[in-house]
Amino acid sequence: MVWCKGIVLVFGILAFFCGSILAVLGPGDKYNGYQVWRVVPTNVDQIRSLIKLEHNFDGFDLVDFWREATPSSLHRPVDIMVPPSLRNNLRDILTSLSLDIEINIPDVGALVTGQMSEIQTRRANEPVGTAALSDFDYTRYHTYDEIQQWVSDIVTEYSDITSHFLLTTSYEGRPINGFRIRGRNSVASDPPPPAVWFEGGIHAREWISPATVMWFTAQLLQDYEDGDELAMSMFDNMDWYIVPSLNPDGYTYTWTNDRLWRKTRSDNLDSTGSGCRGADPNRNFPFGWAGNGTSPFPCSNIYHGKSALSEPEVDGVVEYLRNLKANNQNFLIFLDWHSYGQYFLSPWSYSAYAPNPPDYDAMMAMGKAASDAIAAVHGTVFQSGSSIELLNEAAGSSKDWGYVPYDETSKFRGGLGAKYSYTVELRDKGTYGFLLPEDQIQPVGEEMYAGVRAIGDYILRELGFIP
Ligand code: 0X9
Ligand code: ZN
Repeated sequence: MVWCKGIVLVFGILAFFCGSILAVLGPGDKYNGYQVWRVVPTNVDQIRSLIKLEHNFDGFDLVDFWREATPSSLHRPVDIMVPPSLRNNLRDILTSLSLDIEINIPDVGALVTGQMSEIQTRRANEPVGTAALSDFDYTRYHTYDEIQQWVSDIVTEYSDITSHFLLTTSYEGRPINGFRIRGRNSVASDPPPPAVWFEGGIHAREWISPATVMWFTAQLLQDYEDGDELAMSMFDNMDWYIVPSLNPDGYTYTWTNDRLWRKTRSDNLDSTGSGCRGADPNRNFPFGWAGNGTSPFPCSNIYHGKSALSEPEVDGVVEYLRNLKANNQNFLIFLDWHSYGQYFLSPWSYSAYAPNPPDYDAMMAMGKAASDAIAAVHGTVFQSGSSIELLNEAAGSSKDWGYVPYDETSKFRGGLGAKYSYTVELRDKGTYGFLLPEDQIQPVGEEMYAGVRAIGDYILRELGFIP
């Protein structure tokens, strides 16, 4: 800094140059030379070693396991983002475990920078158009402010069947807006209609999540106005609560500083003085908090936070939904939209040894109905299973909380009691991972729109509204 100032005094022109260097540091620069590797364990020793390896790196913010190894991940790919400084070391370790390395992404920084400049060029040539809802371009990724504007425009456009709610305010003070859809033929009653909760964007870098939630919601609202029978039945017989983007600080940070940021942005003020910010909101729910598949280290991507519900974004969900529960609204479906992997993941995730919950078969059946509908659109294959069968242990996750029975005595006890509770992992299977290009928003939107309609059809049959 002092160095820069000295030069500025003598050569005014260089002041501009110093400033520009700071200004052009983009959200991908940190990842120049990083690679994403894929290995596929074929025996339990390899799995054990991979789990240990991940554990050893936990909390150092160096090696990011995009897809983890789990006790059940025989023949299932493990994706690891490797910084250039550790490439040789890690290659040696993996080779010594007889694991073949496939390179999924040869240069993460270059991929991010390329995608961001495409996004910016497209924006420069055709403005995103947020002046009116009819201009909203669903085939693009949108900034947090644009998404909030969309919420506001939707509520204005469909004022007789939607109502806005402010879920809460994020750590950095951004409003988290959502809306409820209740059809105009709904018989508002006590108790209120059975309900569905959809939340997008809890993980900041999973950009396809808010984009998809907006896509199918807009389509279904249009279907409703067009008199589509299924959409009418969905909204007339049930309440649908939609929050497209739940982690505004993290999401904003992915646009400006670090495209692969996952957590919230709260200050951990930790005793180690790491300065690392944020907790994993999907480890911050009270059920099973700080258990397996979470980390006590503030620099970890699965840091569980200082305490259960320490993150205002998570606390906001729990407070808001408990309030509805206290007013007798029954939630049947809780759905947290993520990427990537193409899964419908149901409880449990808090422990690999937990027996399947009583509604496991029902959740598999709904997952299958949705997956069949999805596959029929572009052939994309989704798998259903419990989180621990298919992915990872993750105590304090939203989906376990969504399922656990409600307990009116304390927000730190119980959950929402939704019979169908899932984490949905959208496209892809690892080719781009968290960096799904903009040109896939449309096909993902189309297939998930079909998936949500199938979910609607399934639940309306169960409720007896469709014979
Ligand atoms: O680790 C997670 O939180 C989720 N995977 S992601 O790549 N989107 O971060 C899935 C966790 C499994 N599901 C739950 N435990 N809820
Ligand atoms: Zn996620």
